[in-house]
Amino acid sequence: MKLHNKARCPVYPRSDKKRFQVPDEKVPWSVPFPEYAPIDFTSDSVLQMPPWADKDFRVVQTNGDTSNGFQEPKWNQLDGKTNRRSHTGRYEIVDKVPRNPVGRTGVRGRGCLGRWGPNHAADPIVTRWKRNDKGQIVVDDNHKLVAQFIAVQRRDNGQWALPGGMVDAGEVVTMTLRREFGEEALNSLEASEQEKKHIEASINELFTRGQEVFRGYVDDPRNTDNAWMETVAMNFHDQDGQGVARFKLNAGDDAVGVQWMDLSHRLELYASHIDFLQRTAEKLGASW
Ligand code: RP5
Ligand code: MG
Ligand code: MG
Repeated sequence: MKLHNKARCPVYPRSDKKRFQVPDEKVPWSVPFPEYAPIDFTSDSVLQMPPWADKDFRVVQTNGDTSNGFQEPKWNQLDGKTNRRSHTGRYEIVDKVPRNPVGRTGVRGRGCLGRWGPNHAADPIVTRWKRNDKGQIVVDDNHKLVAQFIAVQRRDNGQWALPGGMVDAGEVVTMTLRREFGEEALNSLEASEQEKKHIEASINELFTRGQEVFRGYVDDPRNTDNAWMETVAMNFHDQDGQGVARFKLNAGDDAVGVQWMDLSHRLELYASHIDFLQRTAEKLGASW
């Protein structure tokens, strides 16, 4: 698997916690790194045990009992409604907790991620061809068609990203893709009942034909040695520009901005979203 970089950012997101710096060659667990002493950090919002987070089954009680009554999660399998399987294959359990399949990140614990091990997300990549005022498709210097995708600006760090989100427990990925796209790019949460129906109908129409572009580990700045993001990214392409291409975009929920952006290798995006877009450009045969 590719080395992670954003998962080694100097300061852990939404905190002042410094990651233990891990040089490239020391990322793989197979390479010895005796000095490695990452901080153990799990944010308060996770420790308060909201429904989207695991209970900490490891807390040591005063009587020496090493469990606190919470059941140990069932690793590498479907655990009740929680999917603890990784798209990357079987992950290892070391000292009772899952180990990041890519390698060291400089932080132990869960950071601000709710689940030990994989935290599953889904990313919709909604595309259209870029057109000029006359409705003609724009081409680049190499005569390749220019495609555009819908990007949102994240509320948490201001970076541009795909309008993706977490798969709720028991939710199917196709549902997550529709829901997150509606919430973040069309602000469906604040729409009237009538608008909601309209939004739903147009999403359903486009989202029936999707192409999987990526499935696996995300190089997300929130990753830790014991918790990490994984995603399924699907491309929904509006070939003739008559459907979603005409949507009135309206940022909502954890997005503060939304816009069509040209697909290009120059984009600077959140996590490893640029990799998913490169694959999308390849699939569409679009300019990159
Ligand atoms: C990324 O975080 C995924 O690729 C997805 O875009 C996103 C999901 O987290 P939230 O947007 O819900 O914070 O790793
Ligand atoms: Mg969301
Ligand atoms: Mg999101």
